[in-house]
Amino acid sequence: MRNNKLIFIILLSLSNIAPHSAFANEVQDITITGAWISEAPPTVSTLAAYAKIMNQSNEKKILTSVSSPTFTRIELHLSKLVDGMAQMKKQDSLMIEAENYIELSPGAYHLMLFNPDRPLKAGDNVIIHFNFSDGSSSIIEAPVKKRISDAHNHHHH
Ligand SMILES: [Cu+2]
Repeated sequence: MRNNKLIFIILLSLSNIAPHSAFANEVQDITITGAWISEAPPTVSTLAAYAKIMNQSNEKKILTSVSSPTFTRIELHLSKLVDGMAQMKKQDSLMIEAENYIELSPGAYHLMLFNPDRPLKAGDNVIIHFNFSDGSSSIIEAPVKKRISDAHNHHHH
């Protein structure tokens, strides 16, 4: 009897630790961090964006679309080296396993953002919606940043 009561109290406390979301319609199971858009010359109409998508829930999540009021279209791409040549392929969706994460990064998964409604430069912020197959969305603000040249990504400290 005494044990049951103790367990009940522990469960009550645990339910209070659940994180609270700033957005009412945001998925609490999903956290998106480190999002950024790579700055490009104003003549370029296609930009790339990166982020880390974490799935804290105990079931897989499927990212089915990404959208932004700033761009006409956003596609999910996967970059691969094919015979030494960088190629990228559009992906219809992206699965994030339970309690796992996927990192969108240069040379791997990334977002392609088409036709910005204004010239974007480093320091600007853009709203991006990540939409999942369960009907939920995560809305984040991604800063535009200067791209660090690939040559300096490694072995420089
Ligand atoms: Cu691409």
